[in-house]
Amino acid sequence: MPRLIPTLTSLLLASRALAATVSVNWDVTWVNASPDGFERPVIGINGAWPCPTLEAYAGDTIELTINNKLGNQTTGLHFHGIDQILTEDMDGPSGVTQCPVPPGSSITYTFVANAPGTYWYHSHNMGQYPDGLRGPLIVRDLVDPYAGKYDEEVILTISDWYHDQSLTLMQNMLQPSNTNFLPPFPDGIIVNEGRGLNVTFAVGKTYRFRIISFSAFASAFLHFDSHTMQVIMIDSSYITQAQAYQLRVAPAQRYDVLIQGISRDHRNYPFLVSLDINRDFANDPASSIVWPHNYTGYLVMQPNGAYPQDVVAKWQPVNDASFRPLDGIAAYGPVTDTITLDFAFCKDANGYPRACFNDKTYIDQKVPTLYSAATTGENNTNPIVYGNVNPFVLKKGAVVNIAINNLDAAIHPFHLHGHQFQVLDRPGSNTGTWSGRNRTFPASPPRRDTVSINANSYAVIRILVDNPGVFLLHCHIEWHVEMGLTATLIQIPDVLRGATFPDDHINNCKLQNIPYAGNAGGNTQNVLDTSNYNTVPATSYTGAMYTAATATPKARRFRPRQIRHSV
Ligand SMILES: *[C@@H]1O[C@H](CO)[C@@H](O)[C@H](O)[C@H]1NC(C)=O
Ligand SMILES: *[C@@H]1O[C@H](CO)[C@@H](O)[C@H](O)[C@H]1NC(C)=O
Ligand SMILES: *[C@@H]1O[C@H](CO)[C@@H](O)[C@H](O)[C@H]1NC(C)=O
Ligand SMILES: *[C@@H]1O[C@H](CO)[C@@H](O)[C@H](O)[C@H]1NC(C)=O
Ligand SMILES: *[C@@H]1O[C@H](CO)[C@@H](O)[C@H](O)[C@H]1NC(C)=O
Ligand SMILES: [Cu+2]
Repeated sequence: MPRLIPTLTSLLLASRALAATVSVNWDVTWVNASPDGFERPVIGINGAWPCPTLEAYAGDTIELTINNKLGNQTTGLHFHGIDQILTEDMDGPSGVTQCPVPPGSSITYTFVANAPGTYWYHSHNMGQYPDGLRGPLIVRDLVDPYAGKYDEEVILTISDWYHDQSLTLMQNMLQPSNTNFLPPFPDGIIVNEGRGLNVTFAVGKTYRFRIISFSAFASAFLHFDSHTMQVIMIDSSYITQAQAYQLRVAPAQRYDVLIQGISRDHRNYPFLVSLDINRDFANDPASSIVWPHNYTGYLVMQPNGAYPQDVVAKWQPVNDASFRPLDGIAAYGPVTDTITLDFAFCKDANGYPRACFNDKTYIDQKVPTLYSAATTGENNTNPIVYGNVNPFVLKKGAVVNIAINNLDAAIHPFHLHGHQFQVLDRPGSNTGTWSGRNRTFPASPPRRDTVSINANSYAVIRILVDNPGVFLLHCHIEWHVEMGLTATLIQIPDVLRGATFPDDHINNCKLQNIPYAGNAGGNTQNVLDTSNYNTVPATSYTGAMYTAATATPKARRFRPRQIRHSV
């Protein structure tokens, strides 16, 4: 993709209508694929896999319809990193901002690609994305501050890969016998969904790599032989250019880096992508489980030359908490709220392995949380109406410190929907929990949407609440999501009160007899009545599996009032 030279950029800006609409209509289908040589059913788009790259310019409206043609599973899509400004019903997680889309039905997501960056879309429905339903979402910048500094773009996606389907993996994991809370371990690594990557490299030319992790579990180390990476963006936030010799890319994270072809030797340069098989950069019992975890690709300068291996003696990735945002935005303040979340594994009442924040695991409720926010009147500021989803209600303009204490001996990547949050502090392993001291808060902290929190350590992130919606905060290890490692931020509920939702969204609830009004238990009369809530996770895990038995359509009388936002 040739870059836009600045003069052309200005021309384009002048001639282009302010914003365009990118309309896409996709069938979600099963397809067989063998990205690592092992054939298995995966979830693709329009009968093909890998799933396509979605592209837009910042400011464009994306209007994406998916038709569920899976036959035996529900589905849905989330647009990871997109803020969903005033489109809180387009965020995508099932049971949160929508009902899952049953087979034979459709859903349309309409939202503005509000900021440029490297994003990705993926199913946010019952552990489904490791089965393949994910792809890059590139939002281009007509006024790219790094325009002119690179000549070409390359997308590099990294993922762990499983031969079994998610449902099977989850059913095996969620058993009382799994007393060590072990997630399923992958069968291998795939780059660009198994297509791999060699880049034709020219001396002196600079390439912008958009690196995306689609992993369900494993983080990946990345190193380019003899070439220094110049990091310009983390997740979807520009930073002041910073060099890196190695990266550690956690599940769901993105790094945009510039690499210039060196002229020292005209040869082929390997790059190594290696899944982090250690829980904490150190040898420990989990590392004795060996699976193929290295991928070598090449910067090709001499097609007929030799293709050497890249050897990395020790992984010492750059500290992403040390980066600085390019716009220099200061730490938000003054702080109005502090949320402290202690994460540890835990067991539910039936002895099943779960993951908890403050001793509470996230339990799916009967009514999607956003629909409860819209239909519980003045009580929507009361966390009780949302049930056991670890709800936190936040007012407009709140500046919130969220301290996440990782009491586990492994690194976990935490993601917050709807925000590029500030990372104020993210110390090394074994630092213990946050003491409440503002240890080394930088004046201008880096922003991103997924932060790796070290073992037995913590992170302090900060948000400014300026967008109404129901946004999840969760570990992006997909298996831990299914263990309940999720909290829910209910932002500016007074604006959500009385909101209505598109017919196609509500229709997906109706088709499955899922209530879409009232408190978490579907009580529309007494919204403080918790008697119908889900309080214990189901003992038989059915994932996204769809059984027609739940599909008897039944007309429901309730209709929310026809008011949308007043902001
Ligand atoms: C990259 O080049 C190496 C060495 O020739 C080759 O083994 C590999 O299959 C190539 N990968 C791709 C994606 O073309
Ligand atoms: C993967 O790469 C690392 C770093 O070079 C190396 O130490 C390790 O032996 C490699 N593993 C395999 C299975 O090739
Ligand atoms: C940390 O900073 C916040 C916001 O600037 C402030 O409200 C709080 O009092 C500080 N805490 C300590 C212990 O200094
Ligand atoms: C909250 O709900 C209860 C039970 O339905 C109701 O009695 C009460 O009036 C509601 N409170 C507000 C502030 O709307
Ligand atoms: C759904 O269909 C796919 C494709 O035929 C199949 O591989 C998979 O096992 C089915 N899943 C369930 C839960 O029945
Ligand atoms: Cu985790």
